[in-house]
Amino acid sequence: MIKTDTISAQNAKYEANLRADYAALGDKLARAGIDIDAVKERAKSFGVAVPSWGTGTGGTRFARFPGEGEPRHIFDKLDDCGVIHSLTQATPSVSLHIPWDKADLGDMLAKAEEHGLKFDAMNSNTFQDQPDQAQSYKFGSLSHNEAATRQQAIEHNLECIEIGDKLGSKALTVWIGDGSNFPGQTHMGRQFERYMGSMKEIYKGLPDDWRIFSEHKIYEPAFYSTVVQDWGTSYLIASELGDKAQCLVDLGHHAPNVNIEMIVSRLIRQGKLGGFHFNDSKYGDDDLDSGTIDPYRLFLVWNELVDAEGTEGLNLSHMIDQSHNVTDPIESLMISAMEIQRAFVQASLVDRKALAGYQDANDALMASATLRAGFRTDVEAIVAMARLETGGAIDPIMTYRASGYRAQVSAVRPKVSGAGGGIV
Ligand SMILES: [Mn+2]
Repeated sequence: MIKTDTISAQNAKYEANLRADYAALGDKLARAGIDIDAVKERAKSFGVAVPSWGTGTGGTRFARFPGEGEPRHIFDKLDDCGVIHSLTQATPSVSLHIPWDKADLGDMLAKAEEHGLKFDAMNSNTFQDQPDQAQSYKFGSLSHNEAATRQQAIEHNLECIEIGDKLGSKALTVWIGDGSNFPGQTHMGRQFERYMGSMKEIYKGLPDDWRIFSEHKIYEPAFYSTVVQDWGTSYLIASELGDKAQCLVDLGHHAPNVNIEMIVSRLIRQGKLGGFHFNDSKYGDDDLDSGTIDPYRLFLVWNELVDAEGTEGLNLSHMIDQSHNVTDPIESLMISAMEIQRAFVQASLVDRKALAGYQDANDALMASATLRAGFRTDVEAIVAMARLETGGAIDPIMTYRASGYRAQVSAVRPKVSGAGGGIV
């Protein structure tokens, strides 16, 4: 844990400058009719879930280079998540992966409570084989051509719901690696029918107040065809399953240059947007830190989400889904949470009445400029002040480094070498 004294001592170094910056920005926003304190309260209301698997060092299909003091199990992961939340005050929940995070549920609840954390959506795993399982997922899971394999995958998902229910989670995210590597390898129609049959069995096991999220991905690990490849298929799945089924959009799971904010808009209209996996990418599903490659795209997605606030039934689960290969995962997750929060705050500054006016008048230039004005505003003082007032750090990265947390945990967590691929 990061000591309160450490946070206070670090904050003392930055507080005077922050107050000056906040006052200056407050004056500027006031001239545009915006109350900075109201925006700050919105920043405080923000929360994004940390993926438990993101606290360990990731890897590629080429290699995994272990980091110092990596978490050994879910309790170490929850400790790391506690550090991230205590410094950023922006990550009040954790998204679990089963079976990676399987442990005594009472102990997990106690550890989460110690850090003031809740459990967000559960994630099932039928994209790799576990040592004790009877059937292999080499040729698929929920869409496998053998009933016994499908049944095993269905039961695994039902177990995830059972575990999540005891932990206070309210949703299950299903992402499968099923597909094919060669034209002709599978019958795409029959494969999809088998998938739907399996999903219907899982849907029957959902408690009344739960949701199931269908997460699409264009390719990988299957490289010719993927069973749930795009938002159209995901929407079709969620529609056929029923009201408790919605779509989850992972920012890295589309073809290059796809207009993701437009997908967001469409799914919201249909009442089928359930959640997000935030990350960033340059080429494919790169799982890079949020906001590091295309911060404007992140802003444009948030613009749709802020625009849709108040839509009846809109209830979104925001999660980070990244792989940290060359950085300290705690630092990457803190920076990412803050970048996502920043985009949310910037989108909140957009003058929507003026924007609608320019849209109605077909004034493309002023409409675009009005939208961009939010993105161009440096809101650092707002998010930093929100952190300061909620007990977090003005500068989470420098405070984390000053705390010596990584060195402390490295002393008790042995380095785990990995020659093979890690989490991708
Ligand atoms: Mn994802």
